[in-house]
Amino acid sequence: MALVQNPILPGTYPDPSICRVGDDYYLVTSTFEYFPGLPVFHSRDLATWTQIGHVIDRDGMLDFDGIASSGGLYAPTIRHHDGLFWVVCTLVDRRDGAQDGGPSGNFIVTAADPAGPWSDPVWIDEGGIDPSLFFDDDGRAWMHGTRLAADPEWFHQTEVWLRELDVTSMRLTGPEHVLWTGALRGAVWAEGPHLYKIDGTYYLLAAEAGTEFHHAISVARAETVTGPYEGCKGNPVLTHRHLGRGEPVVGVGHADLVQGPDGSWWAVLLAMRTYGGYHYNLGRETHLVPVVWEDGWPVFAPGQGRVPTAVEVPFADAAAVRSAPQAVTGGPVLPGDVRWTTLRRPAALFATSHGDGWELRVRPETLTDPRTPSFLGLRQQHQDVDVSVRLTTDGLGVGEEAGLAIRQSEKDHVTFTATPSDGTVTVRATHTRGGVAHVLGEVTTTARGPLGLAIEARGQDYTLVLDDGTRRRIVAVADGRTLDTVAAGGFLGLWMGLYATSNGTPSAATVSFERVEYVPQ
Ligand code: 6LW
Repeated sequence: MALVQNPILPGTYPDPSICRVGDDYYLVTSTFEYFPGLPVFHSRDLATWTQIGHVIDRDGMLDFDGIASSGGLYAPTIRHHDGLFWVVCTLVDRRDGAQDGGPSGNFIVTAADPAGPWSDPVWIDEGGIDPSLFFDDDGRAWMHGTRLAADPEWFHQTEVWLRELDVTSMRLTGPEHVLWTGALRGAVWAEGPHLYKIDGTYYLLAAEAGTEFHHAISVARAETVTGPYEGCKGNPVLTHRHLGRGEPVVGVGHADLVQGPDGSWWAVLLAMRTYGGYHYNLGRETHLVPVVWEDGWPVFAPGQGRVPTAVEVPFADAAAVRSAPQAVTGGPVLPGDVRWTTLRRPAALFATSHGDGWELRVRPETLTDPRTPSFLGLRQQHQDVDVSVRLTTDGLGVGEEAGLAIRQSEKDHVTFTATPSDGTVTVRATHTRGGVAHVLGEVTTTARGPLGLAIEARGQDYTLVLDDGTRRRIVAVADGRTLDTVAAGGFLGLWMGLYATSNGTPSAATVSFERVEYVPQ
């Protein structure tokens, strides 16, 4: 037995979906405009998770170019059937219209090995978001998802649709059914639907009220897969909305059920940890909740009715949990680390690993462009953390800059960069808020040789520090309260990473980043 701390996946790992094959669990989460997309995690005990790859890991598998932040890959579902792994997901196309956007909507990918390679996407002729798959024991496959109700009774009422999937042609077939529109009257955004067959009864699990403060989980059941579905009288079976905004964990929803090999039941779901007021800079994180069954209905976190801060997992080993791979320890983040992500296209487009760091080619795109700037980022997974780097800016020309960045979106981010100016180097902190850039502070240095830049996050203060080899100076302190989803909108937590740009003009410059460290405090 081991006591497992929640979240089991800290940082932006929202909309978790899980399946079990024998003694192995596999889990995927949403990644929006980040690349590679849809990380695949593996565990044998629900407690210790290792990322084994990504579903979307080839340039051109999907066309993200021009898709604005918090567009892209929403809510995947992972299932296993007949020796094959299936992932269904939505590419939400939020291009600015200037792009002749590529395919978007709901797609299916399959793989024999969940670590990949995954097939190229097969597009499904059905709209909406949050697709899911259910393989019935009669061999039939059913695809389902959510979309705005065809005939809504209230604003943002959605409906869960169901249609059979011909797994040979990979096309939907037969009549369409509408199964559910949420448990409560007035419920908006009944979404994240997942169907299960348990002891001969069909169950539908769905989130509702939207993925913010009022988020909740409801459940319904039916005698046949096409319904009618009867809502649980205990709905919502889990929510934190009645606990108020002072609750350290909020926005609980978007769950997926899995049964352990010992017959126990569990749910993975998303929730946000608040700090510095009602803010959740770490985004929507994957949590684990025990489930029991009473009168043919699931009871989430029995006896607690809330997401536990720690969960007793009988078949997990305490020593293994203490050294869990996902429990990020401090230190260098080497180029091969699976945590590195870029925006929309692979790092190979502009980055080459170089010793313990990276050589970044300076692209004209900036973080305000919905494209692929020279940005290599890591999720902020801890409230208090230092991210630091040593960089050499000799190769930069006038108007070119390189350093670190804290990213929410194109419209909301902080850059902390060095740029050459008249024989010296200016190190500047800039907060782009709602698309408007504000200089937070700047210093100059005549020091030669590598510069040390660091972001020191302590609560909602992000202190930006320059160490030029002769002295350590605080250049600015950015306010994290302006960067999270509550302030800036969207669906993402913060990323912190390496950044370089020539601000719109073509450039042949490269910048060497060494000794990149992510050190939780
Ligand atoms: C996702 C929806 C949601 O499609 O947020 O958590 C959307 N709920 O189910 C994006 O993550």
